[in-house]
Amino acid sequence: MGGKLIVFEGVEGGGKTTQIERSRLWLLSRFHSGNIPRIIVTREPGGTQLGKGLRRLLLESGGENICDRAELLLYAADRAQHVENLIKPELAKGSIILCDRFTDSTIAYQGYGRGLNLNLINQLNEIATGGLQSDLTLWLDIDVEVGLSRVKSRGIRDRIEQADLEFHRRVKQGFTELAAANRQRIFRVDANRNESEVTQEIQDILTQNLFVNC
Ligand code: Z5A
Repeated sequence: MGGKLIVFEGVEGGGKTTQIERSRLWLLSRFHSGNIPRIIVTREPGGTQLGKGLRRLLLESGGENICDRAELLLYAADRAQHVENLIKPELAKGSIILCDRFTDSTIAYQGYGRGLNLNLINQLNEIATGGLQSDLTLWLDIDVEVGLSRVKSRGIRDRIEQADLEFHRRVKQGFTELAAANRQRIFRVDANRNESEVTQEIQDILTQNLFVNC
């Protein structure tokens, strides 16, 4: 089996981090008897050394206000480095990559959320990825209020989590439209349910669409 890029997307608090770890463990157990591919967990922003620095700049509150276009370009720089230095080499080795956010986040947050031009964002995504797309994207779809209340209970909120409710609703609308336009690649998972129910649906989707013969 060749390498696979599996992306987890959605608004804050949808359970991406939780479900990536559950998927990692499930994949390890699923492949236990055969040839075990490497399973890589990564995220955007912050999947490389350069990306870790960019993540701090992007998410820390305070200091100079980052304008929308600068924000867009920083996410694109993070992605270009991530694709070149981690994602492409790992795919070439046959690894399964579980990635927390990818190109659709930029369309949803900077496009629908901030209102930047979608054609420009698509072009930047193309430049950053060299045309690489996920093999499958799991959109953990949660009510914005429920997601934000889950992350609020963590305490300190980052710069984007602090944005107003309308912003997060526009982001959700972005994911909704992306999923409708990319039915072969983006699979919606109702993330309002408990962790185990969400995990079960993710495993069903992966089994039916990606690991059919594994
Ligand atoms: N961003 C962007 O604007 N443009 C881009 O191109 C990219 C990103 C790539 C990254 O932040 C930020 O960057 C993000 C978008 C922006 N905006 N913000 N903020 P991040 O990586 O730090 O945060 P995140 O991606 O939004 O993830 P998160 O807030 O950590 O949430 P999560 O990973 O989806 O959820 P979780 O950590 O697994 O769960 C959150 C809490 O809920 C936790 O306490 C869990 O125990 C709990 N949980 C999880 N599942 C459940 C269920 N099913 N029931 C009840 N409770 C649950």
